[in-house]
Amino acid sequence: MQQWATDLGFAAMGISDANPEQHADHLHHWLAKNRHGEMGYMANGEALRRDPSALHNGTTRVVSLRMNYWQDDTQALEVLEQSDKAYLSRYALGRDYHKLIRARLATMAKKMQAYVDAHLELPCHSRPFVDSAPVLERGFAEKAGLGWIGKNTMLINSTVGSWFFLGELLTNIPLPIDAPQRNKHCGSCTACLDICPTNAFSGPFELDARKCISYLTIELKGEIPVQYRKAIGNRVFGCDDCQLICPWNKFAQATDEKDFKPRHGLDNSALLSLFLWTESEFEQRTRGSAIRRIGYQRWLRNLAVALGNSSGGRDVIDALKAKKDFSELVRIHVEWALTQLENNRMPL
Ligand code: B12
Repeated sequence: MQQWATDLGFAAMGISDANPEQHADHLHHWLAKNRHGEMGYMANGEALRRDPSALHNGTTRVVSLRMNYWQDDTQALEVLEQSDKAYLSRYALGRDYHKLIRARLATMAKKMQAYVDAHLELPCHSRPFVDSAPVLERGFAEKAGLGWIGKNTMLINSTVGSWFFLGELLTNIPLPIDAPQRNKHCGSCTACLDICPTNAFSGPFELDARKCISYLTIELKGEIPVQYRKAIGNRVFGCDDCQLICPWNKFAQATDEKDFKPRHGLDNSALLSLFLWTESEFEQRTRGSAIRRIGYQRWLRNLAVALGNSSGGRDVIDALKAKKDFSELVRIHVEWALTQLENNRMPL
């Protein structure tokens, strides 16, 4: 199976039973404190997250797989430091990972099925999941020995860091179970907690999603609360600060996936040029990308906030004033941006 996983582009694979144990309790407390904000699917799916067999009947094993997405040449820190450039989370620069990973997992499931059909007399079935299904992915990956859940809540592996996606197969094939990762290797380091621009960690191992820039720029549908707008800086789609600072990520392994390569220069674009995209340009340039799910108006909302945090200039102010194809939601953020730029103008 390891060889199939490698052939399909996965960097590692591990198998656990289907009991999420303490991870389900952590989820319960997290939800009870409303840390999920508007992500209703997190609360609605709690029962399924507790019991994978309710999601896929007969599940006794979770096969967890990880796929790297880090790219050495995307100059993450340099872009983050330039207030006129747009920082997009490194996971979102190329093709939407959901599509790619689900397809690979489905192929893996077929290979497993063919093997079982040929060698065992068992009625077997497996089902692929990635991200959007109610599965406690990091918890199962930790149980399967793929790494530990760090203080930044990322699954971290001591040989490659945390720049990877997770996906899994829920199956009833009685596969041998791997040893879980029992120790966390964050030590006394709190770099991720300290660097978070919006102080989104309520403590180690617990993120208050309502404050996380990833949530504010991707999940939140309405207005971005004013108190977070400055801290968002130039981050227009997600945030990577708690990974960029993590010492384990000096071991990051670059991905071989051509489909994850940045499209349309999104790894290093000027905020203004993205803000000037028309709706049809947005539709066309985000086809097959994870960015598309926020839609054009939220894209403009995020860019308006970032432009309010930029060095401004005549072109930026003119563009903010001139753009007409936007909603009330965007207008509110454009007005905020113009006020920011006005306040920041150096006295002559
Ligand atoms: C909802 C969600 C979000 C939310 C909330 C994130 C969060 N930390 O809960 C938001 C929108 C903010 C988000 C952001 C991001 N996400 Co997200 N997200 C998810 C999703 C759909 C569910 C996560 C979840 O269950 N959260 C609930 C909390 C309770 O669970 P948890 O975060 O896993 O936390 C565990 C620990 O913190 C632990 N715990 C809690 N308290 C305590 C206390 C102690 C003492 C201990 C020991 C443990 C512990 O219990 C939890 C369960 O094990 C998963 C996919 C999935 N189906 O699992 C992807 C997923 C976690 N996201 C992912 C990614 C890549 C990101 C971003 C990097 C994207 C970006 N650049 O913007 C950021 C990272 C932010 C961060 N530090 O988490 C990847 C993570 C891969 C990895 N290496 O870990 C996943 C697995 C998607 C995937 N299939 O690859 N995400």
